[in-house]
Amino acid sequence: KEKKAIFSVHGMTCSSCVGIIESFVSNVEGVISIQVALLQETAEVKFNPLILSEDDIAEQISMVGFEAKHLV
Ligand code: 9UX
Repeated sequence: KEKKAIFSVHGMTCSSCVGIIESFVSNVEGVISIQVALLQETAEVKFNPLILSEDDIAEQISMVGFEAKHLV
């Protein structure tokens, strides 16, 4: 079953940062969708919890250079 999680994402300084994160993370195995909000500094991710965890997703966001923490 699909799960949804919200992350804080810090370090985004222009709108292209959103695209960088969304295109990278949406291609990660187990991620169904990601929507990043620049002004709110958050990301909402739908994913398959059998394939990856919230912490795995935060780690993947960090891979492209942004500090991410699982909030809810
Ligand atoms: Mo804009 Mo973001 O020049 O990584 S794309 S700051």
